[in-house]
Amino acid sequence: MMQDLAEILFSAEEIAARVKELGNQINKDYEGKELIVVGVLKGSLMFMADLIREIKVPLRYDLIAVSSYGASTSSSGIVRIIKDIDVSIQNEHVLIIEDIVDTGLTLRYLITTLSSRQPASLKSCVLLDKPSRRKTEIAPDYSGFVIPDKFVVGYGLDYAQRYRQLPMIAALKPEVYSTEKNSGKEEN
Ligand code: PRP
Ligand code: 7HP
Repeated sequence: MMQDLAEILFSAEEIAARVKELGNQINKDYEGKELIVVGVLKGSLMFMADLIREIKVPLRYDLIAVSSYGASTSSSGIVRIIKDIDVSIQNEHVLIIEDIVDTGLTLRYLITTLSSRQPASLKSCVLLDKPSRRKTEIAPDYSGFVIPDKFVVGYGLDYAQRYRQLPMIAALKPEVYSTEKNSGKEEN
């Protein structure tokens, strides 16, 4: 597995330190409020698990799973919900947790869909932001690290469902994915 990595971008320690900072910021911003945290499966699993343990305001969490229609998604923006959240978010303060915002189409879809349910507020927190790949103008409210246009894995992020268990975030060697047609964005 390690031989497939080109470079480590963020060590487990660097991630933990940044997650703590994000938690502190969220604690300040939501002081006196309650939160519903919505984690986006599957990539956000580790980030969400670590981040919510830094959040001191009362919260409930739920999970949503979305799927893109294979390669066409990056151009069409077609996203669908595979597993919806169970809780009502009407009049609640909602924070979407994502591992990465790349083209922005997934986050755009989530914001459009969840905001139609009339939450009191809706914000997004992403660990990684790849602004150079954007296909829609969208900026997360909280962002851990801005990264260049490299395909990254680890800490929940996958290529073909693998590498998620790595404790660090690393760029994958281009030769590992360049022969595949989808650059790791396969249909779920
Ligand atoms: C990844 C990631 C985001 C999305 C970001 O999900 O977790 O949800 O892609 O890409 P975008 O900004 O171009 O829409 P993926 O479909 O790989 O599913 P996963 O979380 O199960 O790995
Ligand atoms: C999705 C995704 N998944 C893993 N690594 C990346 O760099 C990615 N961009 N978009």
